[in-house]
Amino acid sequence: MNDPGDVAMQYQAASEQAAGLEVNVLALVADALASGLVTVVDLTQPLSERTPTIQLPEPFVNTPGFKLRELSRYDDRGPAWYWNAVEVGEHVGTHFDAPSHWVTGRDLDDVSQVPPARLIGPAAVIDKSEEAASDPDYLLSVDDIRAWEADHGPLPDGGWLLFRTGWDARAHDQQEFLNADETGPHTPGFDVECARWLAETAPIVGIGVETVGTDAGAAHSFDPPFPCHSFLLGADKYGVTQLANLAKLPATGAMLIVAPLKIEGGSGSPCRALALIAT
Ligand code: 23J
Ligand code: MN
Repeated sequence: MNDPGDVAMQYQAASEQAAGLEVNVLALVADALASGLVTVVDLTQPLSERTPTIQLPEPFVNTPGFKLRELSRYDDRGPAWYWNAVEVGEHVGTHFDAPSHWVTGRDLDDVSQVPPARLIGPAAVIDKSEEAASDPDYLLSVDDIRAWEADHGPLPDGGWLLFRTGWDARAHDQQEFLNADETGPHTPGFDVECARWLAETAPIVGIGVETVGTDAGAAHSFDPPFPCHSFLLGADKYGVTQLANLAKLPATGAMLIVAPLKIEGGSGSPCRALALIAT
């Protein structure tokens, strides 16, 4: 979709830049969206009563799932309008973990305080779906990331690391998604050193995963327990979970947009996660 209008506009932009004049970058983005040079990928899982939720063992409290309560539907409760109330835990479905979710980040931002500029950034996508298919407890390591960087360059400054595992294909079914047996859940994640390195050394602001939480299913028995939550949130970084459609993203070059609700004092929120990709 490279019509002469686009080319003319790009030529004009380039010549203005060459002349040292101001270039309206967002006009170029708008044109790229309108012409299909840039497309939007929805990384969000649908929210419904069937949306899987994390299951913590006794004696911990569990989260409610998602529920709609109908207020009126073009009826005597409201003749010309349809609307619902929603009940949902902050950590249900595709959702955002704010630093204050974890005790290590208790004095850091709640979800309403997260700087909005940190909700938009370049995405690096690491694909270990083959490994996770044969080993549901697969853990990403710093060596894996170093190998990815050798092919694709450094992780993006102010950006996001998105971990593709193929787990999105299980998101329609709580049992398949949590993959628990008598020893607990078995889902892929990050090893302890990788979580520490992502929090303390990597230039990213957050990680995104396809699984129910940012930590591996077996991370309850890691040292420390739940190292992604512990290290990343404690380092004023973020988590996004239950992503869909990561297979549609390139390894580098996508722009992630995450939009949690601005819940005052909230520890996180269901969110819409979108990616812009150049096609
Ligand atoms: C509460 C307790 C433990 C965990 C979680 C929530 C999450 O994964 C979450 O959604 O943040 S591990
Ligand atoms: Mn969460």
